[in-house]
Amino acid sequence: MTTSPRDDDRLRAEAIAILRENDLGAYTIPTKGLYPFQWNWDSCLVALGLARIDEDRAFREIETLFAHQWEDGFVPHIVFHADAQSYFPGPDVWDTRRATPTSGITQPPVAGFCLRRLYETASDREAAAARTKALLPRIAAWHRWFHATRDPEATGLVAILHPWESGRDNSMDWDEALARVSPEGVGEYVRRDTSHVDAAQRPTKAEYDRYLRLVQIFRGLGWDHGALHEASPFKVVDPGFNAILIRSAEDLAALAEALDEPAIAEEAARHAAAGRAALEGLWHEGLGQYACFDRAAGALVESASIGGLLPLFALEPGHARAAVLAKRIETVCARARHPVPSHDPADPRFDRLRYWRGPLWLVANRMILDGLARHGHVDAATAIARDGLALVARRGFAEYFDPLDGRPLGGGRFSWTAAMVLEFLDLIEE
Ligand code: 9WN
Repeated sequence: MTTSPRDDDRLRAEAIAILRENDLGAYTIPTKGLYPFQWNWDSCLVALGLARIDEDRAFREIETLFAHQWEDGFVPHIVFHADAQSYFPGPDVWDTRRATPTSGITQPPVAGFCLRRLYETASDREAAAARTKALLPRIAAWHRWFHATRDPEATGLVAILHPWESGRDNSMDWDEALARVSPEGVGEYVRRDTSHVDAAQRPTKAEYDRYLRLVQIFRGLGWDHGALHEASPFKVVDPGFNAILIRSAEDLAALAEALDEPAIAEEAARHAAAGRAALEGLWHEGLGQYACFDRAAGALVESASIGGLLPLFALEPGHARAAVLAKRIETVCARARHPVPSHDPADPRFDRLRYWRGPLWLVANRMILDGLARHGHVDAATAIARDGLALVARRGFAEYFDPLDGRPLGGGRFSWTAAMVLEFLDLIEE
């Protein structure tokens, strides 16, 4: 599918309008109603779109997020800047006791990757250098936090302790590990998400019970991050999450090198190298891609999700697995009409509507196409960007889409979809 120059102009104008609508001054909400607060990886990816409109505002988006970093280096997945009743679980459920309430779990660390892109494409070089330099120690502290608290045995790879941390909430990747979390004692609660979006497009009640149970366990430990890894019944090493951390470490190292911060550059390069070496252990020969490792069970997970394709974004150019993974992406995409389904359609559990169990997401596509381009598959990368643009031109700025027929799913007028449209319009010209 392609778009005409007129479509492109309309898309650009609409994307800008959506980002303005969801802009609350110093941060952007993902969409009205369904997600009324600041989300971690949404903000970093949204900053890529904001950079096309207002560079100062783009940096501020990331600065606001990091203004709520905890003293131990942790950066929360939600910052509850202002009251809103339209989302559950709100600040009282998390009970993290921060001056501005936050959640107590984190999200995929895309900040390093996004900041490098902001820095390298900025037209005001001086301002970009100063603001980037100020963020470097904060991102370095977050990465250090990951290695200290989520990789206590120094394997090189970090675990997520909650499906929400992955950003791919209800992926098949977590089914078995989550089934081992007993929902007992979770109590009554009222979900708000299913009042905004058709329940068939959202996680199930059985999943929500366990999501909340994990929050209760961690809250019971006073959000002492040093204690959570040991105590959590759910610990999964996600190749997608680790690929994002590795790529952000590589980008952090490059920025630190350019901005004369040798200690940060050295540490980040060390993290990236350790992660890359360990990633090899997540290769699943049977699936022909990377797979999650269930650290609590001590086994690889039989699940062909997009998380196992994301390492292309982090592998060094020339890596032997890169060509195999690019081929695997082609195979998975050939099973759908629109790239890239969040789960392999050949898996009987594939669900074209249900959130991260099949639908396509433009933010994941952003990383996949970056990986393809990085390894020389520029045409395949451009095709993914073009399809995303055509999809939005025809079906609107949805949160996610049915990969079989392009149906718009989840929330509407979505910030990161708008940001990715601005990114894709630029990338096809670069
Ligand atoms: C929980 C905001 C977030 C994204 C996630 C996406 C969804 C939240 C939810 O929305 O998760 O964090 O309540 O469903 O899965 O990737 O950051 O857009």
